[in-house]
Amino acid sequence: MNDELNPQEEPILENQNKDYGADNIQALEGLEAVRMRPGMYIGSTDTKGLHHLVWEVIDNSIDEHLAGYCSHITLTVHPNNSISVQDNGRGIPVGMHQKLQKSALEVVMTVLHAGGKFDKQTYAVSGGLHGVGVSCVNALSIDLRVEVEREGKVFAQEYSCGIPKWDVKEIGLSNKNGTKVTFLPDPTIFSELVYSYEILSKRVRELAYLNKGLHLTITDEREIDETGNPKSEIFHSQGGIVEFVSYLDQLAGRQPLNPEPVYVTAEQDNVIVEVAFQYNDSYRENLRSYVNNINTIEGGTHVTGFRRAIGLELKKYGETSGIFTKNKTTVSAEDFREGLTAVVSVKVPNPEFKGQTKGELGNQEVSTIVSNCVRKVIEAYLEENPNMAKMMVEKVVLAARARSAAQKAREMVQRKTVLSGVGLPGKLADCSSKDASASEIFLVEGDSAGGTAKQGRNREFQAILPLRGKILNVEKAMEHKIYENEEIKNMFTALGVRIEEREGERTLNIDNLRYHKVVIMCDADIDGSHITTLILTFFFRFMRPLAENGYIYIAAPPLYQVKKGKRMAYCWTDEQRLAIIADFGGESGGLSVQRYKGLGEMNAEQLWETTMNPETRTLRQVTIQDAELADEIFSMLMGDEVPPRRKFIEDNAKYARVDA
Ligand code: 0RA
Repeated sequence: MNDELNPQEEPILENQNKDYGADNIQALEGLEAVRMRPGMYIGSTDTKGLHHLVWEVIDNSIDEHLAGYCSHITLTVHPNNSISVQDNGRGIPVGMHQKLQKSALEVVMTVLHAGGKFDKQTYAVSGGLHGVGVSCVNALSIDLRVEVEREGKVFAQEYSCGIPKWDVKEIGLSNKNGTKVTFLPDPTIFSELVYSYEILSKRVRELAYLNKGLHLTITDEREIDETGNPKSEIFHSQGGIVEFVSYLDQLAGRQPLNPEPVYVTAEQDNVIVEVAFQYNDSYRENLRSYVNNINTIEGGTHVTGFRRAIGLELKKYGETSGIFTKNKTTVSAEDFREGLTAVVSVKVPNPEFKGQTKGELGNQEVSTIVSNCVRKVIEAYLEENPNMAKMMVEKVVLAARARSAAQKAREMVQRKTVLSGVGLPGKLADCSSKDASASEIFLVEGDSAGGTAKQGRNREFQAILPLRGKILNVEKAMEHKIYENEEIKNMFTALGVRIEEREGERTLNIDNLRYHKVVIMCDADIDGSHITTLILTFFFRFMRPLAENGYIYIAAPPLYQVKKGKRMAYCWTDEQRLAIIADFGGESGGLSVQRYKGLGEMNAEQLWETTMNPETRTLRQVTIQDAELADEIFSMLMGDEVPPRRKFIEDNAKYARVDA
């Protein structure tokens, strides 16, 4: 596959250095294509593409582990945002490549798709966006250095934009084996150059769970602690995905109902199936799925097979045990998913990826294989653990009841929405424009700030919806409670969006969205941040398409007003305040500094000019960089478990800013 990425024709290049052979030209041609259209190879050139470079390099080391030759991998972020990935695998071969008459190392590093092992027959990552090869990373790096320990020696080569600076050379002796790649992404290619520790460590942790026994270390040299050491974490799991499932629940503070996860491992027709799952006291499904270690965010046939297996077996048990009849329950497929945390990991020799982001497994045969393997294990588990069986089936009964309650509650809310215009919430001060693309709605903390905002706004295109205090924490509430909540009902009706249900799948219909800017405006204090987080959690869980389309914003009210004589300025940070004070001639009798604790301390005019006027305000747009990471963080922030939340706040307090 991917042949179209590898130009086969003899390239026609004029004015080339005569010393270059045809193969050299072809190699350069390939890498030039990567630089011309990087998106085709790594998806994008934003922060996602930037991180993709790391996945690409780590995948090669993981393949060495899967082949049985590598036990340790270290990932280092250097102070200049260059990255090193080092492994103790066999080391990239350095011998002469017969056909191309140069070091195999140079071939792997400079020829598209040569990176794959020549001896690779197993479950190499060969689909989706992974697996385009380390040469792509080389092409997109302004500087790259590779070091190989092999055959008692150390070899090295350096490149710039994929072009070797010098031939592979011996630089020393070593009795070890391994490969180290250090690269600096090309700033002319990437729009974002700063690596996110959160994103990197999430993937490294995940890889540790998916590859039990493998030791992975991540070190961030940009962060030095009090003892002078860089931030560093070691990930290693003996229990693999069983531990992964426990970790996911623990992180979010969900209480497991099974004493330990149910675990399935099997192989059929060259497909390796590994599944772990348990039920917990929450109301949502939390499922991670992987194919050859690649996260399939859109699921696919392996996930379908797993869901079918759990549904069929629990249904069978619920029917034969009489539990369903006793409770007069009619179950639907989604009732088996409530409160379920699962990891589904398969290894497939020739995976086909489809879907919008190529994040969905397409191989039909995998569905039956997974379903068969999982059914056998669940059937035996239910037989051997009657208490667990009863608990799980009763959980399904409760889910079925909650579903019909939620459906009724949802219909109640939505009945009003249909009559658009009529039935808008009484608290909404709507704008006069009916053009959604030009209209804004401010969700304002509290009635008093809401009142000020109503006076201060431009009523032509700005609507105000005051929200009462802390809105419901949707992370912990049952679904019907959510639709019965006054503030949430108001948001649905004011925004004009509806939840539609088709074949058990719910989607948000935003065709009649009434505003293309939904601005959360809360006090600039701890309570205000909490309320912002609660509202974002609600949007993330129930109105995600709004965030995906870039319609959600956070307002940034100022923290200070500094006055001296006729001069006045607003400040959003302490640094700004100090700079303004200095600019105004320093601290002296005529200077006044007002600290705004809440929106309510500003009058309508001040609120307009600092926070609402499109000419002068700062809005932060909410994007979903990594929905799964966001999911994890929301569960953790809104869950019951305090230590991970404290750690997150301590680690991230420094990133909090209002001037983004
Ligand atoms: C080609 C062949 C062999 C190993 C590798 C490539 C290899 C590539 C990378 C990239 C990062 N770490 C790596 N480690 C190994 C097999 C070599 C042999 O047969 O000895």
